[in-house]
Amino acid sequence: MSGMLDRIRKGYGKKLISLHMWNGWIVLILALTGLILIGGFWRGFLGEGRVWIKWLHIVVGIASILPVIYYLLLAAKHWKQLKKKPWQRFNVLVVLGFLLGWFGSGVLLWQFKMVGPSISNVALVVHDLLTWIGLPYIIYHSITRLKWLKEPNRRTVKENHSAAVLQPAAPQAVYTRRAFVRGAIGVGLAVTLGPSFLKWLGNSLGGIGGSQTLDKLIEDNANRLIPNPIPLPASTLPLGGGAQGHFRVYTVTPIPSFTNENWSFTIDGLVDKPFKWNWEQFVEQKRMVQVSDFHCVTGWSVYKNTWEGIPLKMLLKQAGVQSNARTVKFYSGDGVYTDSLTLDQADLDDVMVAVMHDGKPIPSDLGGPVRLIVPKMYAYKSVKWLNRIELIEDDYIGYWEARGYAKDAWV
Ligand SMILES: Nc1nc2c(c(=O)[nH]1)N[C@H]1C(S)=C(S)[C@@H](COP(=O)(O)O)O[C@H]1N2
Ligand SMILES: [Mo]
Repeated sequence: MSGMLDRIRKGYGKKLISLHMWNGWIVLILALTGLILIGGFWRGFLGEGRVWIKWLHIVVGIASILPVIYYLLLAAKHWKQLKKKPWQRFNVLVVLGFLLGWFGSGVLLWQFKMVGPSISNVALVVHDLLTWIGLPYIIYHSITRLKWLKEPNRRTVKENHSAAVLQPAAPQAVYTRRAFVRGAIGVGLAVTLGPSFLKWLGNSLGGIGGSQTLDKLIEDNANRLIPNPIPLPASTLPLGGGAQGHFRVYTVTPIPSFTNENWSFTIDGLVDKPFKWNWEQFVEQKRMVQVSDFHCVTGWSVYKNTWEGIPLKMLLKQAGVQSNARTVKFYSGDGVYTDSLTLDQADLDDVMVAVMHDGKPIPSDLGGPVRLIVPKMYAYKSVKWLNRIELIEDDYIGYWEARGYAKDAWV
């Protein structure tokens, strides 16, 4: 009888261990793929690989619910077992909380089209916040339980049995050393991850009301173009009351910067009157003001942007689109990024070649001096550092669409 109980207990212990191991691998894969997806550095470098990594992250993320469900089936028994170990109980709750929170917010992000931008925006903040707290927690948990840290303890226990009377002080010394190493790991993690966490916190939470970060970007603007465009009254207001949320700076190249010497704006291809403007000519053109939201497929949005610029349809009219043209192709001054709209899409009133945001010149990080804005589509259409528009006959597949993003970019 007791033999059978023993076997059951052993089977259950094995289950818990392999569960823990599976879960560890899953969290490791999710952490690595997740960090790559956040890291701006990897965007240009990975190209299409980024989309594959995103799918891996989603698939493994969905699978991450399986060990949780499996654990919940064993939970009652495990819970009883931990009756006298409140810290381990706490740990179990914390880890379950992280896993469920990541899973829930992750599913919302995965289904961003279905849930809409306002929900995916919140889900992204939650997903990031859990990562910033959960990842250090899990790293700490894994390191402090590595064998080399546990070993002295095991030895101590043995020594304790055999030589307790001879060496009563030994275990304590080892515990102090362990506490020290644990403390050091904690401090190390706080020092390495803390600053980025605080930066993220400032950006995501602080940026919702005002836009401190935007001011900083404007201050750091690397473009040197003279004269500054003079904002229209509706822009200085600003009409939208000030943008809500903050832009994440995305680029697939190093951020380019421009001067009067190296900046120009071209419309060519299938048009009657192709032209190339320098900056002085560009700022003389009649501009308009619009208020619109800006949505990225990765889940974040910036609401109520007051953009000032030249509506695309005005530019196209001026250039005189020829009858055989079907596609408007946009080039970035970074030399790499491109995208396109059909002529019908380009005819939407709010598609704009923008120069100002909330009454100030668009800073270099955010695509200034001139960027495209396509409010009704996901922001990968909104080409930064726009310096050329070409009218062509064929379809054209843009940078991210060629690397796996949906051709249908409607929000
Ligand atoms: N030239 C260029 N334009 C670009 C991108 C880019 O990497 N390079 N990224 C696009 C994507 S995916 C988004 S979400 C927005 C981000 O704009 P932001 O960096 O100003 O926040 O720019 C779009 N336009
Ligand atoms: Mo995006």
